[in-house]
Amino acid sequence: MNFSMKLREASERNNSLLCIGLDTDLEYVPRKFLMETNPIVYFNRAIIDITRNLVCAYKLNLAFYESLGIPGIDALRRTVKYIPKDIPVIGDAKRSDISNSARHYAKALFEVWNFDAATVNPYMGEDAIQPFLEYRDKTVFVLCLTSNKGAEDFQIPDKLYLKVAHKIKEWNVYNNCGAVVGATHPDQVAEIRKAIEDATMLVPGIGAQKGDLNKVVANGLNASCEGLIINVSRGIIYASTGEQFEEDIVKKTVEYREAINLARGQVRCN
Ligand code: NUP
Repeated sequence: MNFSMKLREASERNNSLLCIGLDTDLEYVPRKFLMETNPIVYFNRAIIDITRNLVCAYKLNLAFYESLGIPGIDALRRTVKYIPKDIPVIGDAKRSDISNSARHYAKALFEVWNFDAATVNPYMGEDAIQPFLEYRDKTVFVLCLTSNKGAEDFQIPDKLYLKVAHKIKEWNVYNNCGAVVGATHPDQVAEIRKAIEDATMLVPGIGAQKGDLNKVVANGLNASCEGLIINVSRGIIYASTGEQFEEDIVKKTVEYREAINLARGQVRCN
């Protein structure tokens, strides 16, 4: 099943546009998991077990795994394997390179780690993205307008993000190209939605980065009231000190899912 179909089914089944970001940092993992030989694997599995009926996707940022060397890579492999096959998994790696090298990045993310989607950086242009787009059953999320302050350096002046958005529309021939747009720029979400038409938007920046959830949902849904994946990482996975881990995480996840659905309910859809 391709990424879009998996996403639609998981989203409908769980009535959710919420993606949990498994950005697992040992420093914040509750003590009870630290007894295990690879605590990250057990922490991630615990999160997945209790949230798999509440999300439309999971996202793993590779930085948190690569920074731990071999045990981190092992945790990445075992976490992706553990996620139920009917929930799409996004590899947030922000890759791109000359096409000969990009082919290997794409192979690693899609064939070795088995991600259903990956994030890429548009700075090197079309030939650096093309090897990813050749995987038609996967989805490629192109950084369009990032959530950080540095977006003001290159992306916002001259509305470079809109140029990228128009390219995303052009690259989305096989319905496998989407945009990453930070929730800290809710007004621009509307402009980008117009430019990319029905393509899927991956929106990080809710929770710890204080993005505006209601505005993002109002401005980001496509004509069918879909096409939006809202990521929350720290705001959910570190919502517990460990005493009542399951209860705390489920409570926070439900809160985010319901807040998104409430905002979605206010939007008139086709
Ligand atoms: O523009 C972006 N902003 C952003 O935060 C693009 C991203 N891919 N991310 C990622 O989303 C970031 O690297 C992290 O993995 C996640 C946000 O995490 P949090 O702020 O919800 O903890």
